Amino acid sequence: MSTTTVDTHCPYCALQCGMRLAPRAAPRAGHASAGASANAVAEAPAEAPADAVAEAPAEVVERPDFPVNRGALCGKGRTAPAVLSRAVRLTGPLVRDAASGELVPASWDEALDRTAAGLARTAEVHGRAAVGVFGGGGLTNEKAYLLGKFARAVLRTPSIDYNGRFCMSSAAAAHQRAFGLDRGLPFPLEDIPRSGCVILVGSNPAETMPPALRYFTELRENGGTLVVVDPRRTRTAEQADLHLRPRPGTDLALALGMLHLVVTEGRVDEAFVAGRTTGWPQARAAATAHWPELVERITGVPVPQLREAVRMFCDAPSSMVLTARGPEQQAKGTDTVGAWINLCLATGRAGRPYSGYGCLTGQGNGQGGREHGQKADQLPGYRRLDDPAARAHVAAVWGVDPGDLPGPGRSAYELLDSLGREVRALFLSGSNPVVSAPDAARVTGRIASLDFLAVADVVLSETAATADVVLPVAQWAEETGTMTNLEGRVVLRRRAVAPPPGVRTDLQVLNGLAARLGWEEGFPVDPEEAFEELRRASAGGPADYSGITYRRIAEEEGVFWPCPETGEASAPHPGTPRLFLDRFATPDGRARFVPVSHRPSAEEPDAEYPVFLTTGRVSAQYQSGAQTRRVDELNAAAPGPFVQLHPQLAEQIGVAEGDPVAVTSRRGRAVAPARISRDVRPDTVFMPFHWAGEGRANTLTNPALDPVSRMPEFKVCAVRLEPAARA
Ligand SMILES: Nc1nc2c(c(=O)[nH]1)N[C@H]1C(S)=C(S)[C@@H](COP(=O)(O)OP(=O)(O)OC[C@H]3O[C@@H](n4cnc5c(=O)[nH]c(N)nc54)[C@H](O)[C@@H]3O)O[C@H]1N2
Ligand SMILES: Nc1nc2c(c(=O)[nH]1)N[C@H]1C(S)=C(S)[C@@H](COP(=O)(O)OP(=O)(O)OC[C@H]3O[C@@H](n4cnc5c(=O)[nH]c(N)nc54)[C@H](O)[C@@H]3O)O[C@H]1N2
Ligand SMILES: [Mo]
Repeated sequence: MSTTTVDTHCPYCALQCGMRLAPRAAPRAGHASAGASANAVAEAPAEAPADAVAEAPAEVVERPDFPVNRGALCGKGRTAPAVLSRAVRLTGPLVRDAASGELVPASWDEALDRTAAGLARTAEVHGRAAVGVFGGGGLTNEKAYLLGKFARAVLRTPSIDYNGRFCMSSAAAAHQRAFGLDRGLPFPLEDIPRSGCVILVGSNPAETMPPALRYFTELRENGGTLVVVDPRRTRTAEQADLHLRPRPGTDLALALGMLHLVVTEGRVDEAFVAGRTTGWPQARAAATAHWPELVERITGVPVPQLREAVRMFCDAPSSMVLTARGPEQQAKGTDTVGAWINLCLATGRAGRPYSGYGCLTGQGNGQGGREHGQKADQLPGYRRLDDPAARAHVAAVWGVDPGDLPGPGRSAYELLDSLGREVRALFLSGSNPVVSAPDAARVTGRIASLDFLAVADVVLSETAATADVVLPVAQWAEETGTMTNLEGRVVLRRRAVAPPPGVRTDLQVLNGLAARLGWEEGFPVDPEEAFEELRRASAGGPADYSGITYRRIAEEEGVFWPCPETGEASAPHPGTPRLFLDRFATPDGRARFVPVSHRPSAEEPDAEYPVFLTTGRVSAQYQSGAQTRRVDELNAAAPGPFVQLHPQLAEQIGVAEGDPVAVTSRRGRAVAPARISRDVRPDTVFMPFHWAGEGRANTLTNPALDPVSRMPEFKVCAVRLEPAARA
């Protein structure tokens, strides 16, 4: 490796693809070298030449040696440095001017003073619980950890949650219930091609994780079979040996129908069930009520296809079920994932090599972000906030009285829905809920009714634009930190370039706020120092990072948790790429079947709203689009929202390709051009959720919540369609 390049990781999804950055030379000053400390505020000229402002300060070069992606990157990763350029981002703090109502530039002292005062005043007048914190699964482990500490120890508020609640929380809850531990994938991605059959449920890696598609291609090249369950014929489904196209929201019935066939066809692995599980009689009884013909009526999947899926899954020597947001983002997401886990357990496809259930976690640090304490019910190390021993351990690391730690708070949507009422001041970091929250018009109104809002972001997102204070922060390639990818592999994102001079890191922001609220110490600005504290806080917890160090990560291409400290330098814990091979993480070591039954979605189509709406992603845009909508090449590939609909439906409502379609739900109305395609079921329309404004999909979505995970039903609601006037 040349000394001028830096090995780091992509800013976007949970693969955390390895990439190498070559910083561009002058005119931009302040480039850091590979080993530079991330908290050193770089010296750069206050006024850079115009071309330096628009130009990305680094270029991506291939890094073929990182195992997850072996050099492959998607279009978003390849173009990621464009978001580092000063032309598209925030370069100094902004505060809302009382006279004009506009956001105007301010000094860091003024911005931080106003934020600390805004939070403190609300706590004084309305109580500590009236101060809220909202985090993100894209934040590094160090940031997520210190954000949780800031809420629990400094603000002493229960009101903290984060956007990961909208992401993989149903799978996380089902994992906990069945296995006693939640790590999205219990095995590395490299095990996928060695399996005999993979059922991919509501996951479209061809668009959402393109560099991972090769694992599924290799599976088939090795003679394995791929089954895809998706209401749409996606680019992923095109690769499948068998594509099941259920009605949205019916995956629970589908999985139960498969389990029914497993029982009636005598394919239960009795020895595995007897030796390694509990609760089978109840789960079997629940499944036997789901006859194939009934399941066909509910799901629309013909019985022969259901049988074929069972045959592929059970004939293979090893098999996996992988879910993503399709089955999870439902008001019954936890039970749905539970049903797929039951299928794996009944057939002995869990806790064995190349077999098992896994969730393809979504955000860059979707895994680590759910382990270190920004979730409403959780303390670092994936400890429970309501567990006295966990409270005592973490309170000791923080130097506080365990009795002073607040209890569990509201889930993300419930927190957002309480704004302006119970929660009256909010510190938000790493999310853009004006675009990404369900029933977004309602949430936007709630945000506007806050007494005080501060947003830490890289860009002026739609949510930041409504804040009282905007704190501009450094991003991925400008600071060092760890991320835990979807495999549970903790990787080191290294700093490659200096942030612009007016920008601070999230750790510096938390340090500045904590200091103003009476915590002169305890909020390190050096990421490695923060990680050292996180190691201690996580020690002994389910997600134990105590044996992981920056040095080890760098030497080992990442380390899989749990990785406890052994206390012996010569015999470190190797990390845990594969979980559950000997025992599950439950008290008795056995996996738990959970009896589940099908139930309808919170909102089914009816005469007034006759069509299913489902939502998701396209390859060239990321999430709320805050970052990717600022990259020309990505906008050229995916310029705006659209409504994907079947030709039959298009004809019925009288729209042609490209015509504006009005989509109305009980929550609101959105308009976007028609994209007519046989790839979607005639009873269903699909909208990506990456855009704000008139085409915002989340104006329509239903905030009905899963009773266990509190996941909103992003994937199913009922809508009406009609042609709209051309703008
Ligand atoms: N390009 C891009 N990549 C991303 C992201 C991004 O925004 N853009 N985001 C990242 C994040 S945070 C996440 S969580 C992941 C998400 O990754 P995925 O889960 O793969 O993405 P989605 O498009 O949300 O949903 C996947 C599929 O679910 C299908 N689906 C809809 N309703 C149902 C249903 O009821 N049942 C079933 N079985 N399927 C259904 C949709 O048709 C869609 O093809 O992607 C990550 N990668
Ligand atoms: N209809 C519908 N809605 C959905 C979904 C769906 O499938 N359908 N999916 C849901 C899912 S899975 C997810 S994960 C959410 C995601 O939705 P959001 O939570 O809105 O996620 P992002 O758009 O990634 O927002 C991250 C914000 O953090 C900023 N940021 C980036 N890096 C940093 C950093 O280092 N520090 C700070 N402070 N900020 C940073 C970005 O600029 C951006 O503004 O959307 C959910 N919404
Ligand atoms: Mo996500």
